[in-house]
Amino acid sequence: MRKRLAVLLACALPLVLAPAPADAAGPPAVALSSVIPAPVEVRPGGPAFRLTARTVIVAPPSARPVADRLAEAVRAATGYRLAILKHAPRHASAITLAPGRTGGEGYRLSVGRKGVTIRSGGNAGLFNGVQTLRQLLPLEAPWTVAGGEIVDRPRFAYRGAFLDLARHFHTPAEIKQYIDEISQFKVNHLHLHLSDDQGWRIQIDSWPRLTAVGGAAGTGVDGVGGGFLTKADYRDLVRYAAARYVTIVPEIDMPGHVNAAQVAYPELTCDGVAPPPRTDTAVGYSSLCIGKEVTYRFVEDVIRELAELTPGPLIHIGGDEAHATSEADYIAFQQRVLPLVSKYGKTAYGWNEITQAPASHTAIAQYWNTGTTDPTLAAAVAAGTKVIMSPANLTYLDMKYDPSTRLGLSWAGYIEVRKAYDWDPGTHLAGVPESAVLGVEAPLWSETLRSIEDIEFMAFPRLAAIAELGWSPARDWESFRARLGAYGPRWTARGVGFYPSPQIDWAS
Ligand code: TNX
Repeated sequence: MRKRLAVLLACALPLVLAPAPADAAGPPAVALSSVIPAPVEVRPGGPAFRLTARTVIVAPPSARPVADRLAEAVRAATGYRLAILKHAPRHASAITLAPGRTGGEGYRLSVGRKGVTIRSGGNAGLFNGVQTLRQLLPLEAPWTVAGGEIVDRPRFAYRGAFLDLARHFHTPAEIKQYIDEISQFKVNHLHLHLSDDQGWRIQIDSWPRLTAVGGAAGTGVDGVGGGFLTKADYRDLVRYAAARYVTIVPEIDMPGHVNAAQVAYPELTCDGVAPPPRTDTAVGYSSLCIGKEVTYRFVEDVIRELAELTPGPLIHIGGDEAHATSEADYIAFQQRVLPLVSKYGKTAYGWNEITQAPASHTAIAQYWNTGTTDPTLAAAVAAGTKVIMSPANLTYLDMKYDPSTRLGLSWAGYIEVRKAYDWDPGTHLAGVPESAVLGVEAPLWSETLRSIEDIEFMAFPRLAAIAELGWSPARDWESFRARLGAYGPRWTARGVGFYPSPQIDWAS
């Protein structure tokens, strides 16, 4: 395998992945051009840096949170516990985090003999520079980093991952593990699907049976599992994510996908009769009762409590597959609910169906259909709606890779790595120009997924492909394919059981 990769590097991609010049003693360093997602500018050259146990991290107090993440990452990779100092001692070997002119999430990373300097106008940018540096550290000593400079910034502001806690609950520990992995690819949002027909997974104090009943044991698909996030769990996740520059986006799905809420509170149905609990995977059969006032008391209470818990700007109100709601009722419902999100200081985010309602013009629509035209969405975009791209046939991480994949579904087709990578979020949809696209998100629905191992097998490597579409200015399959093959051993070293796609020459 290794030989094959070397040949590939030497012949096919000399400019992309040519190993950096060998350091005096030891193997070649990781090439600056091997990073995923591909940086905007890479200028290899100059002497390499050797990280040792005596290297120090230098950071102003304002950047201390990022320095802590860097120290953790270096310790996990090398075993060294590097000191964190405010000022560099003379002649010290140092990794320096410093203010810089590259603003926001962008950064500049320079590697020379005496150290590595990451500059950014903001901590999010410094954190992104740290993620780049992690990929430049070899997997084994000596810890040599190739000389040169990287200047980098994102193409899209929103780069999202998604977990479905409703079909099978995933624990806070598993969600944190996912955050650790996605943030290494500079993914900066995690959308949590917190309610559906099967279960309700977030504590709501004013409607306590939602979790007492909807989060009970046996509420996962096939009656397996159950559970919910308490408010304390959720706040802790928000903090954990924020420390990795990931914003949590909570979703409560409505007016469809509400069977679990109606089992707990029969007054949310039109006839007041509780439906049976459901643990099958059918969709489109439940609806809130659009004409009843209690519906809006319920929705407002839930939005208010979610908004209180969520420092991020977005609340996702679902809106997909409301096949049991008439079109007129659907629009009437959204016309009342969309303004409620603004009332609590948040921006409404919903699946593309919400664009049927005129009030969606100030909202964000998540495109999940499989085509390349959606006149309703295009009209909303013309009136101001912004879009996040999650076409199911390209970004749904719960789609099988091929017919033999043990996990996942196939209603939107099979998605091998190249298919997930080879499309352009800025031109994919007619009438949705790049200027209307906030970014991309890769949903991972959990009908067939129970464990973190299941999640990782479906997410990786495809999430890395979607992350690159969201971050990098250009797309180059052969380059991505080579960088991904070289990345595989990093997942293996962290115990991440990724799908070893036959489209990739995996290094061993
Ligand atoms: C469609 S995508 C759904 C979900 C399912 C998913 C499975 C969307 C907005 N709705 O209810 O879990 O397919 O792939």
